[in-house]
Amino acid sequence: MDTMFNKKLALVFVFAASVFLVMNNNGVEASHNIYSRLQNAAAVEVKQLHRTGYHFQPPKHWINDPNAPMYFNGIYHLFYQYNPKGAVWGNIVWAHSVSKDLINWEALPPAIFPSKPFDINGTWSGSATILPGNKPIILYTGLDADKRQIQNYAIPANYSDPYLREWIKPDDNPIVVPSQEMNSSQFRDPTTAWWHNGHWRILVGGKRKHRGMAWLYRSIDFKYWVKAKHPLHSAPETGMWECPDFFPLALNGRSGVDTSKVGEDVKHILKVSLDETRYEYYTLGKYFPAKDRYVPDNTSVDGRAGLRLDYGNFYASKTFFDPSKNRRILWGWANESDAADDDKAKGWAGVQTIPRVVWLSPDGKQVVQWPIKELETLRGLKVDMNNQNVEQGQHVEVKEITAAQADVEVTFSLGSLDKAEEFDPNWANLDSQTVCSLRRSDIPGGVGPFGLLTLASQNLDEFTPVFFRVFKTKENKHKVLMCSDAKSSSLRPFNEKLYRPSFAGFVDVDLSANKKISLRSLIDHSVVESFGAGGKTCITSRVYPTLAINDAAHLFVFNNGTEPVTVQTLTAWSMNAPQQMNQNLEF
Ligand SMILES: *[C@@H]1O[C@H](CO)[C@@H](O)[C@H](O)[C@H]1NC(C)=O
Ligand SMILES: *[C@@H]1O[C@H](CO)[C@@H](O)[C@H](O)[C@H]1NC(C)=O
Ligand SMILES: *[C@@H]1O[C@H](CO)[C@@H](O)[C@H](O)[C@H]1NC(C)=O
Ligand SMILES: *[C@@H]1O[C@H](CO)[C@@H](O)[C@H](O)[C@H]1NC(C)=O
Ligand SMILES: *[C@@H]1O[C@H](CO)[C@@H](O)[C@H](O)[C@H]1NC(C)=O
Ligand SMILES: *[C@H]1O[C@@H](CO)[C@H](O)[C@@H](O)[C@@H]1NC(C)=O
Repeated sequence: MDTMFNKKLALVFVFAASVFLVMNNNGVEASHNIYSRLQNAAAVEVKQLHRTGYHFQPPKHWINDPNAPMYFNGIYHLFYQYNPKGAVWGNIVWAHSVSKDLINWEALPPAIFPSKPFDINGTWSGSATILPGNKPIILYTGLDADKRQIQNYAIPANYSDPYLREWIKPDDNPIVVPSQEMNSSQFRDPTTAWWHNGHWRILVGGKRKHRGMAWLYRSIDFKYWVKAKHPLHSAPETGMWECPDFFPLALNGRSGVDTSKVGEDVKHILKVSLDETRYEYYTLGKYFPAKDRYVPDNTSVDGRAGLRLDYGNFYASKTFFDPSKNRRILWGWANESDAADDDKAKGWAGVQTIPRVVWLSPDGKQVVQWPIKELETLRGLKVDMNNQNVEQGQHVEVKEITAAQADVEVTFSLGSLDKAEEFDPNWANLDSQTVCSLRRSDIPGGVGPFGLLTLASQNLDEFTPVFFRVFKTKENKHKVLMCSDAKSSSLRPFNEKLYRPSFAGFVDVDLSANKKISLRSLIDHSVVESFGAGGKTCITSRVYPTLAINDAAHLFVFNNGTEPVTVQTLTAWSMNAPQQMNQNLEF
């Protein structure tokens, strides 16, 4: 690391440390809990237990939002919110890693950190845009001396440096400041820009009263930005919108398209992260570029009950277009489910989920996701299980692979749907997670619960089941629920503050035709990232087994429904660890 950088950063941190000495109350910052006593408490020891084998994770300390993912001249860049000094949120800088394949990463010095009047109190999330002439530019939220949230830009110091190590924040920043009508503490996370008819456009997340807002700005030169009269979109009773993401998906096929693409052959997606609930939702809709309005389809619920990219620990997600492989890729942050003191003790917190390709379902009603193909290069030892019948109450082990670090794909086949239990009309107003909490894997059903028991101990004292349950509604339609239930994931006592939610989402599939449903789970010590029905419903759980660790972890298929289930095909792989180069992030 160059010494100039070291000196600059050392100064920043001496300064930062003195600031934090005078702040010692616990509070909340953009809904990150503030633990002042832990913010600067460097990891004494980094505990390996529960660290991931193939998910993106720095060697220690706190991470949150993925920032400005992009592809430039053969290299993928991932920036992310990082606390260099501790395992809870605070002291945030933009850490920077580069990769040729999105799997093996090399860590570089932080790209953006507080140093100028326009970001001296914070360098928060943002996005990258590749300007004409192949010139990347980053927009991010800075916190100025008055702690106002303002939008800044940063550009590479040397476009010829293949890794774009150093970023410059010119002195004509900020480029967007909150206007009179806004609360300057609720104005952040600029999107990737899109271009149409002579103007660039960006969104910035915000809130007015209790209405979530996607403020729209336009610019001709990317420097002078003017707020549009109307936001691109807003929705009542949703609270602060963080990390908006607005992008087109092709109506046909899985190829991605550039963020500026408009026309009859695409549909637009608006995703927002709800600060109040700490969940995201998205709508699909039509973008009218001439009027700069976005109108969600009437099949898309526009509010807290809307569709989610992931029904589990998944937040602040962001997509980018990868022109080298013509695909759109999604990154998301999976936070910990343990307490701040646990994070301090283990010396680290937060992982990024495996990058996923996103496309539109053929009926245009939802986004479909699948782990990037490159992940398969980490697959090692492989085992198969075919045409395995699983009767009610049975669980069958998938042996030989490293069950704590695995990738498993399975297709279940059902004889009949006749025994599907009734969907209680009283559940109509409940969210999927609550329905799962009422119908866990230990409540026998008709068709299901059946699925995988991940991170299971030999005698099932601990397990994280990922499963389906088929219901029949009054209208004689089938409704499929997918759950990833953390309740029995750890023997740690319930008075210890582990978050053990019964994450769940409904799966939009018609089982009546071929009576088959697939499931893929990426299992990685404390992460279970699952893709139901080819990626229609995705759920990420964070769990902390005490017995089902390393070689003592097991994987089973199970069925607790009266209808027998057949594992038509199952393939499971032990997963290797990628190369993590230059991982010394000490400053
Ligand atoms: C914000 O920056 C100003 C000016 O540098 C400083 O005086 C103030 O203490 C900072 N506030 C916080 C909370 O760090
Ligand atoms: C920019 O990067 C290129 C490639 O690494 C290098 O050859 C060149 O010396 C750099 N220019 C400056 C001014 O540092
Ligand atoms: C502005 O937003 C902050 C953070 O949500 C809140 O604490 C504050 O009360 C708001 N101020 C006004 C005037 O509404
Ligand atoms: C929803 O929109 C479609 C056209 O996009 C229309 O045909 C349909 O009638 C609408 N449904 C409702 C309930 O408004
Ligand atoms: C299946 O149901 C039985 C009976 O409730 C229960 O003991 C067992 O733990 C269940 N299996 C799973 C994986 O939940
Ligand atoms: C992740 O952690 C759990 C447990 O502390 C919280 O309940 C969630 O709100 C949190 N999620 C985010 C996105 O911060």
